[in-house]
Amino acid sequence: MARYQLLYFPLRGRGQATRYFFIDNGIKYEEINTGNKWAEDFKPKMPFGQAPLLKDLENGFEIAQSNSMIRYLGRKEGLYPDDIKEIAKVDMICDHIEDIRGPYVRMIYQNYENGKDDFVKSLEEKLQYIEKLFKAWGTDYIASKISFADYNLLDLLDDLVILSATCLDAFPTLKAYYDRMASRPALKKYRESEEFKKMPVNGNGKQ
Ligand code: 0HH
Repeated sequence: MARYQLLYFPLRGRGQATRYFFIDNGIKYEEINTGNKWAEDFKPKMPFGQAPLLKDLENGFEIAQSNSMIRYLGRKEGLYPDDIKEIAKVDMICDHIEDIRGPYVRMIYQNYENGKDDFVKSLEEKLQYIEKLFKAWGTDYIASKISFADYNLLDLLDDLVILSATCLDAFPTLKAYYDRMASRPALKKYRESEEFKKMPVNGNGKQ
């Protein structure tokens, strides 16, 4: 029986990190497609007028905001670090992800043709910060064991590699991390599925 519902559009977007979390941890969930009658049936019921929304079917609680959703899952499912330094590490990477994802989303939806090249150029600086931290921390995951934040970073790196196939070439530690995440058995199987391959990255066909 499903333990959670993910209400979102049928695209990767801001729902994919949560899907990765469920799939890698063998957690049963169901998807509700908010694309059918979004404006009439779904938008008015969303806490901030936007999807995704996570419903915890065990206690009826509803969580909006993709980063809050995945943190909730991390805490509830034991994929949230205990140590305050490790918590700070996952927090700072998640904040940095948002500093990349925000401009990515604006470029994709508002300025793809004129903004793509500058955005790709800006990645060199933004990704080298992660490379440097990962080298210094020396762990296989952001913290000493896998946490919610790793699914968020995997999804971001997917988007960036689709946008610019070579963007990780100068960052061997980050590239090895990306390969490690993508080759976790349940994720690998899912990423090879038609369900995953046919899912658009964004809602406007740009990627
Ligand atoms: N800060 C929020 C989060 O992290 C941002 C959520 C958000 O931007 O959860 N939601 C968008 C969908 S993601 C939303 O709800 C972008 C994909 C757009 C896909 C097409 C949408 C078609 C709508 C008819 N957007 C809808 C809205 O704001 O009404």
